[in-house]
Amino acid sequence: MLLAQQLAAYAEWRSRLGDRIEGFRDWLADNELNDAQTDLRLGQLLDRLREDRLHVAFVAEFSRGKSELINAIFFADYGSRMLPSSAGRTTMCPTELMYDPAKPPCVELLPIETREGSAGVAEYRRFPDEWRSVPLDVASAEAMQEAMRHVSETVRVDRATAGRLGFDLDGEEAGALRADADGRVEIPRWRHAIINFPHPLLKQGLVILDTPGLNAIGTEPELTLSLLPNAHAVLFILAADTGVTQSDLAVWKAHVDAPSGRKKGRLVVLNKIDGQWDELKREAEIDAEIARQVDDCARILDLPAHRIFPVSAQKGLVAKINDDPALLARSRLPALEQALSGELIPARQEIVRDDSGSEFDELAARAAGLLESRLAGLREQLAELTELRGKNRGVVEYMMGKVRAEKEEFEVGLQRYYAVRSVFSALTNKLFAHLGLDSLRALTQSTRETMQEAAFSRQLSEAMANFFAVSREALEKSRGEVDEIHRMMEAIYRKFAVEHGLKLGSPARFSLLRYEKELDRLETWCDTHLNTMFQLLRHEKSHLTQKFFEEVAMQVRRAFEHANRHAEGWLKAIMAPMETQVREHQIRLKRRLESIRRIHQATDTLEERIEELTHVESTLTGQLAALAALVAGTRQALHAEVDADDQMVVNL
Ligand SMILES: Nc1nc2c(ncn2[C@@H]2O[C@H](COP(=O)(O)OP(=O)(O)OP(=O)(O)O)[C@@H](O)[C@H]2O)c(=O)[nH]1
Ligand SMILES: [Mg+2]
Repeated sequence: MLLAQQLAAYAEWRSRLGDRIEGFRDWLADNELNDAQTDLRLGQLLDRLREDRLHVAFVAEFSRGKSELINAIFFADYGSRMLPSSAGRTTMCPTELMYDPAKPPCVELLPIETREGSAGVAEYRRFPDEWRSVPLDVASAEAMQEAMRHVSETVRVDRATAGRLGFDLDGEEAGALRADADGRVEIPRWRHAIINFPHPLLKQGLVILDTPGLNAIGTEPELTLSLLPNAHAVLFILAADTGVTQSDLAVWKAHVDAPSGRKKGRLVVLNKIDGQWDELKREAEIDAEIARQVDDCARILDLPAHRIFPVSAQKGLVAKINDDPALLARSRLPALEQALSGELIPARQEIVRDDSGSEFDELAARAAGLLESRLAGLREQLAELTELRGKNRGVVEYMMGKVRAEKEEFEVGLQRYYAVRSVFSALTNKLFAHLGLDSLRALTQSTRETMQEAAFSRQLSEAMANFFAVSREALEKSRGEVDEIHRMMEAIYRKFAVEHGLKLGSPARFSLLRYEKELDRLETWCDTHLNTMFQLLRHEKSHLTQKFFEEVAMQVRRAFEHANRHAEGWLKAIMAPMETQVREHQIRLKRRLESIRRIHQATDTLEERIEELTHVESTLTGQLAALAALVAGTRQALHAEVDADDQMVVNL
């Protein structure tokens, strides 16, 4: 299986890189070059590498074959159809397949009634006892199928209950909610399902998201706000027998081709091409017919034809189960799998490579800076002492005076450093006054009050717009503070480098752009889903207010939380090297003065001292060489290509 090999190769790449970084951490500790902050950052980097997950989502109108395609791509080895797939609406709730070794294999189901409360699915993830858990017997394919069948369960409720649970009985969803003679409607029994399953691919960090058809997608904002936009690949599925219908187009526009969404990793599948297979037609005729359909879809979706993959999920599944290579080739599933792994893994690897690379480089540069400034100080001292060879007491006294003057000068410099530190903390406070969660909390509170007191829809609408305007302003102001801190640190780094020879490089940069973009995305969502004339007129004020806070404000808060953590890390990263080097420099000056003083008292210790220092010098150059080798090794691991063929050789 192509995707499996690619994923295994990617896992192998991460683990090799992890080994290198661990080697670096051990070496730092052995050489006493680590500090609490470096250890913490390296630990976090390693955790991120180990936990790295790849999310693939399947999105389409109902009955296009999403579940069947998942069965065919990932679960054919189990010899049967694992996820329920049948005519009509089958998957009733968003279903995530993943593996968390901390939990036993099971299907976890969040009851639909939880929609009545104000918490979103993300919130419920933290409370396992709110979910119904069904154990999964992984030894029996039938037992597993049985357990997975829960995702298609429904219940009948009266219209009022359905309305309260967020089902839209008058709008576009109405057709999907069948009403019986007593006016009761059939709704999904579960709000969300998580299948925890020790499948080899899931164990390697793959997370698969199966979604129900259109009508359910719109009602669970976690899907549209977070799960789909954050997926590393989204497969949009059409069926050859229906072509591109209005409702397919609606799903495509709202959830896959959204203006603010990512374009990378989006694939379109034209499923059920076996409908064209016809013994009375020649193969070339069939191929031409499929190609024509692909062209039609490409035109309607405004995509190049090669981005559309015609397949037969069902025949692909049968072919894999019966080990029938001819049928598998005809199902064209392998081409889709290849494209999927080609999109997924290199893109993910690039992100991980950039993140880990810049973090590692910074920590390595810090260690190198420390060693280099130790070496520079040592060499200076050595030169001083060598000059003292054969000199009289007068010269030694002169040298002592010189070092003392240098020490005093540095102490004056230190005063400036302390001053900078207090300006730094004042600026930091200013930064957090804008970026911090307190001001966001106040904004949330005042927006809530305005919305609750609003008498007209215009006031509601303005309150929502104002929430975004103020949040954006907070980010803009924060950006101003960040720039100021950066400029100040740059100046002080330079000053200490020129005047006292500290090797500091230039301070790390920090950008809030990604959080600004996240706000744009959330506002676009809000403007198309909540803050529209249609929604404002149609829904109760309290309903809209609640939705706004549960869904939108909650995500804005999350973005600010990330931004805060990011900013705190950055502030430490620009201050820490300065502190370490200043401390080192101070100690060094003291030692220099002491050693000259000792020589002043007894000239015969001079040669001994020079020898001692020469030895320290060679240790330091040795450490620098070892560090360079470690860095080169890690860079090599970082830039190695993920190579599935190589992986196969390793496995054999
Ligand atoms: N002929 C043919 N039928 C298929 C193919 N793939 C799926 N089907 C059928 O299409 C129907 C719907 O398939 P599902 O996998 O349940 O579709 P889905 O997109 O998951 O649908 P929902 O879960 O309802 O959203 C089932 O009867 C499948 O057997 C295919 O490649 N060829
Ligand atoms: Mg399904």
